[in-house]
Amino acid sequence: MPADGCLIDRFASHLPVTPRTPRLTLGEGRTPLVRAPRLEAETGVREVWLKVEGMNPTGSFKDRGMVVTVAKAMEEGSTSVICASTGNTAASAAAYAARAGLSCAVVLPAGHVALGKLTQAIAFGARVIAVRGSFDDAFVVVKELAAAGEATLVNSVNPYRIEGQKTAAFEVCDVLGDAPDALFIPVGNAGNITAYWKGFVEAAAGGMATRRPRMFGFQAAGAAPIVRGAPVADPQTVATAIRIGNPASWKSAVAARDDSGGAIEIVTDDEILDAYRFLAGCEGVFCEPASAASVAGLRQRAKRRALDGVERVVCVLTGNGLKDPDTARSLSPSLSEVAPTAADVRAAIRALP
Ligand code: AN7
Repeated sequence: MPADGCLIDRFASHLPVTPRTPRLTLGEGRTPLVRAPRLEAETGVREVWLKVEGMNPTGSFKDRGMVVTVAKAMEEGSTSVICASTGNTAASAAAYAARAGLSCAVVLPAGHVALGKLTQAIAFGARVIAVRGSFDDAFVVVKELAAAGEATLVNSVNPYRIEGQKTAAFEVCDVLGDAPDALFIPVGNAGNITAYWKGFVEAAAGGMATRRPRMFGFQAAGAAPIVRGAPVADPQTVATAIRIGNPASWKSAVAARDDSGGAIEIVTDDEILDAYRFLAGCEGVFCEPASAASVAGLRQRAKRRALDGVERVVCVLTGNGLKDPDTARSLSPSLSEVAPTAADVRAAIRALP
């Protein structure tokens, strides 16, 4: 696997691209795989690795799929793209559309998109529309508009999204020298678990790995349609990125779970926030709440002693913590303002936990 070059070039032989596909790039991929010693100590798992996808250009894993999707839209002569989004897809689509010179419309659930993501979509010049409804309502609308020929749909029902996102699995195999025993990943619209599984299957078939990992996906308790076996009409969770009640890639997520001998399970908002604080405070890695669902799931399974035979784990941290400053701030005490003297600052430091 070539070490340098843009994602499309590095993985061209594994992607549905041609020499005519534009080599669009913002520097996506090649994200750090960071060892997590405190999580190893707590869970008793020999190796825990964090795939820090928040280091992508717009701060989430979406960039891997979006670069391929927008490049193919350009190649096919499209002039505009559209998506529904809980925020990160919108930020990524807006950035790559700006880069490619395409117009972009993003349809968001009003009041439930983290501030950083909304700010990005605006900064990148997308047409931003908020609907009074959930992500799932917005998704129905954009499918209708795309079917009417108004724009190219760039949600993960677009197969180029999954193709681009599977490259993260290749990178994991490359850095570790093989696939891990298990992959822990948050599940929202279920595109990413689908993409990683496709990547690991191809990696094993193509000699990049000798085995395939068990896939463990995690949904928030208030937005867990796959676990509960039915769509959730009014999904709710602090992890707004995965506030999704009727995932588009439901069937392929279940296939990834079953074919890999894994599981898709529930983590509570409290478990998510606990893992979120642990990652930042004890590992020095600041992800967004939805991303911490992967680590919440690992910790929950460790507590239940449900990690038999699992010695090397990768947790996918899908998005950057800076995406959602409001959640971070809501968990911390209000800033104390004191006089600029050593005595007052010393006292103020000692007064904090
Ligand atoms: C940080 O942006 O669905 O299961 O519209 O932003 O592939 O949906 C985001 C999803 C996990 C879940 N972590 O991935 C959107 C959107 C973060 C995310 C997920 C999302 P999928």
